Amino acid sequence: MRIDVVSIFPSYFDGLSLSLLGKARESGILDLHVHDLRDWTSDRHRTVDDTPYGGGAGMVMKPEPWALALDELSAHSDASTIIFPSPAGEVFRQSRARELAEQEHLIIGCGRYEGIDERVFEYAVSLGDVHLVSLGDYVLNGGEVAAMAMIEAVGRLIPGVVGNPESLVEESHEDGLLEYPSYTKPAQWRSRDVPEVLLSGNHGAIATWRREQQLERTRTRRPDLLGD
Ligand code: 6GU
Repeated sequence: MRIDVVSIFPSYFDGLSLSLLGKARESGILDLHVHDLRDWTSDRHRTVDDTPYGGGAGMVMKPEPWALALDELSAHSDASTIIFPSPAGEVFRQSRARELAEQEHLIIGCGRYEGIDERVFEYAVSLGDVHLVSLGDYVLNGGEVAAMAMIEAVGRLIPGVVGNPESLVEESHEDGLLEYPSYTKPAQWRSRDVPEVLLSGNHGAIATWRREQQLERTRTRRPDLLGD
């Protein structure tokens, strides 16, 4: 998979050289390119923002650099998926991560300030499959941290990125439930025992107990996932 990220703070993404995603990049499974939006400006000050029509607080990102960036980057593939992290987008869930992991080319456009000129989203539709995606109901200063989260959620689903694919299935949200609790040695620690069933060697009983734990945790912590 190729991913192109456009940001005015490309160094946010330095952390994506670490750990599993770093290895995936080295091995070529993940072809990640981070770009500075200002490289598509042509004035001396490399201006990317301007005041909003109609008035109001803050600045809006100008359309021209975005269009040039999207034109150039979308040419790397016949089928680009263009993602704009935005608190006004659809909430990003595991189901979306799974869909995106199937794509051959993602472009992620990170807005700052009060957002990007609305016409950029309309124009982007002519270049690819466009999604505005939010991490959740809170406000970040820009799309970078959200983009990092999405790249990690998508990247780990690309075959070969996570060494043991089985570790992908027993996670929170993979089956619509929160994950069961995990324990390791020692069996007793500071007067706390590991649940007896996990030491029993009875795989059927362990599977049943884990499923019960998933349901109970989901009911108490995230009843919305159960449709309540
Ligand atoms: Cl994707 N962007 C920004 N700026 N704020 C957010 C967000 C995204 N998701 C939640 N808050």
